[in-house]
Formats: sequence, structure tokens, C-alpha cells
Amino acid sequence: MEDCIFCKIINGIVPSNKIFEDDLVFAFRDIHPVAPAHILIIPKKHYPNLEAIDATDQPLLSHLLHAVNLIARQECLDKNGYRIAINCGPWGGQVVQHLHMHLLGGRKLADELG
Ligand code: DGP
Repeated sequence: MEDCIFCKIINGIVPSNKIFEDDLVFAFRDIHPVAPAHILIIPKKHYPNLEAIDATDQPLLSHLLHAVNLIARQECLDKNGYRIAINCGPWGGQVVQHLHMHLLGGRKLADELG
């Protein structure tokens, strides 16, 4: 989508610190990290948020979670653990309107989610 910052990152129009890419998924470091490891994992296809996903997209969700596994191992987060968060909509704290997962790790995270 033409005015989406994450689509621009995928297309290389906006620079990013890319750490993983395959045919369906792109991952890069968050510009405002809240943990030593803070990685955004996004589908290359534009979906505004998780509510835009339907039953036909289930293979993509599975693919995104598999990418989490690969990235966690690549970034050495797999042993101590990490957290995945998906903010959805205004009350979920979503700011960028392109579906993304936050992968947080590198320190012990707080017990509370929000
Ligand atoms: P959310 O609140 O879930 O929509 O989180 C959006 C995240 O995206 C936020 O943690 C900051 C990050 N972000 C926004 N713009 C950019 C950017 O241009 N580059 C990078 N690397 N991250 C960005």
C-alpha cells in the first residue's frame, strides 16, 4: 500500500535494519526498542491489522509464527525465552496500520502485559 510506512520498508523505499526475509515475511529492528531485542515481523502483503485476517490467511499466520522460531534462534533468544505481541486497533495500542508482531527479548520481561 502506497502510503504505508511498513510497505515502504519492505520495498526498500524507507531504510531499515533488516534481520530476516523470505517470500512472505520481512523482519527488522524496531526504531524505538523497549527491550535489548525488539524485532518487528510483518507479512509482505498489506493487512491493516489482525482483524483483516480471515480463514484463507491461516497458512500465512502459521508461516509468520514459523518465522518467529527462526528469528528467535538466529538472535539467540530461544534459550531464555521471549514474548510476541500483536497490537490491534486503538485500544490495543496499534500505531502503524500494517499487521505486525513485536518480538521482545534479551532481558526478563515484566509479568504484566499492559
Ligand atoms: P504498534 O504500536 O504496535 O503499531 O507499533 C509500531 C512500532 O513500529 C513501534 O514500536 C515503532 C515502530 N516503527 C514505526 N515506524 C518505524 C520505522 O519507520 N522504522 C522502524 N524500524 N520501526 C518503526
